[in-house]
Amino acid sequence: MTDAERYTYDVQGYLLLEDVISPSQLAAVDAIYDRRLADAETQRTVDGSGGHVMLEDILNEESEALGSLVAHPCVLPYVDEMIECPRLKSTWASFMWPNGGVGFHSNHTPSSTCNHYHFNSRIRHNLFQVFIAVRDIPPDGGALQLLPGSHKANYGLPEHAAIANMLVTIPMKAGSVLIFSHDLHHGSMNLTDTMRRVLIFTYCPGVIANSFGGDGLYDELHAAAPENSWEKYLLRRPNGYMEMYPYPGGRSYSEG
Ligand SMILES: O=C(O)CCC(=O)C(=O)O
Repeated sequence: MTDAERYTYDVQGYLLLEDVISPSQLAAVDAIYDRRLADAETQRTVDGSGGHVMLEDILNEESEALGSLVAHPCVLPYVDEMIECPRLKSTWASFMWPNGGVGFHSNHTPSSTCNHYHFNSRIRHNLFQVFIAVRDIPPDGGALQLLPGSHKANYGLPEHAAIANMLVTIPMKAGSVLIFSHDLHHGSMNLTDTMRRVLIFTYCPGVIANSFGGDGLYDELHAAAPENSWEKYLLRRPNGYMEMYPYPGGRSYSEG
């Protein structure tokens, strides 16, 4: 990360990275959305999910197309620098139909000490979101709305009307990636007549357990990944502060 990126990320809680996913990789990811549309429709009906469905654990289900995104070279430096002993936690394919949306939320409270973005000589995350635009996202097409700086607010969130004029909307080009702290207050709404296609990877510190699938969620992919690779490290099991696989970054973590 550059100093300017560190400063910007720390102050606003997000960064937009342009031209990250190559056209061929993007085409392979986009094809997943065509192939899995019927599954998303079924989930939508079963859940009564309204206009938004997230196919959970999409990495295991579509590992051929998505495997190279686990340690993408344009995203990895941010994951490595801003998360303590990072690990991949969750992956989703998000389908957002017209009039679908995600209500505003975040992990942040001013008082929870275990569940927050913080700074301790360097930026630290609990949940770090990698939000990948599979197709262009216009401002009214489900673009994420963020409240910059809210990841480290010291007061409780007031009612939405009081902060609505502080929100920023982040339209994205296909292949760009928005990285943000899940402590940042955020939500979205698709007011166009086109489905939004977004892929979400969540990274966390190695101490945090999976919320889906148990500790062995990525065991097969971990076993198949090359020795000493970042893929293998990021796909290891959680186990407190006892590392399950050597850190591949070429320095001990504590050296910073
Ligand atoms: O899909 C969206 O618009 C919201 C995503 C979200 O809430 C998240 O990544 O935590």
